[in-house]
Amino acid sequence: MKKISLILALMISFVITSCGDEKKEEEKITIGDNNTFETIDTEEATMETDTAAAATDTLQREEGVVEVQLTGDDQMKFNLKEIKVKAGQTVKLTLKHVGQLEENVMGHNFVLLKQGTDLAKFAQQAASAKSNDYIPQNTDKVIANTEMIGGGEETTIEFKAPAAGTYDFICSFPGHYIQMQGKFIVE
Ligand SMILES: [Cu+2]
Repeated sequence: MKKISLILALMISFVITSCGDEKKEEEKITIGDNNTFETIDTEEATMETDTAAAATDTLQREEGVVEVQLTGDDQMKFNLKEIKVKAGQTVKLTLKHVGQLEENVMGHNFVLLKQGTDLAKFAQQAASAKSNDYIPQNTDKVIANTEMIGGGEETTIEFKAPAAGTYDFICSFPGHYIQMQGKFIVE
């Protein structure tokens, strides 16, 4: 029974979170051409953008750049199941480990994989590549990846969004990919 109520609670919180995200999506702010003579207006627009950034998971802060805030925790969970960006955008992705466990027991990374990659096979190869931060040596499957981090740490990478389509992202720490995976959607 405990398990069932836990699952229910998770489902409910997921639904609430999903609804919240949709609403936030609509609140995205795009700054148009600023009139250079109206400096006050420009400052206000910048402040609005900062506020939105604090409350939104993904945000187009400036033309061509999208910021993604991804977290991983001690329960082996990413906060995002889906990341949406647009083709041609530069993705500035920050992975933050919001747990407390150390990298050697609960390490997390973000690995974006090419389409058609066999996740189980890749994860197996990754698991035996400890010396390479759990990224298989000489792999041709990785589009972008962060370093492996432990509790309290964070890391940021920038990469060009690949061609439009749906891609998988995972954490390649041994045993994590089954729970820690999601879809990276390029529109
Ligand atoms: Cu992990």
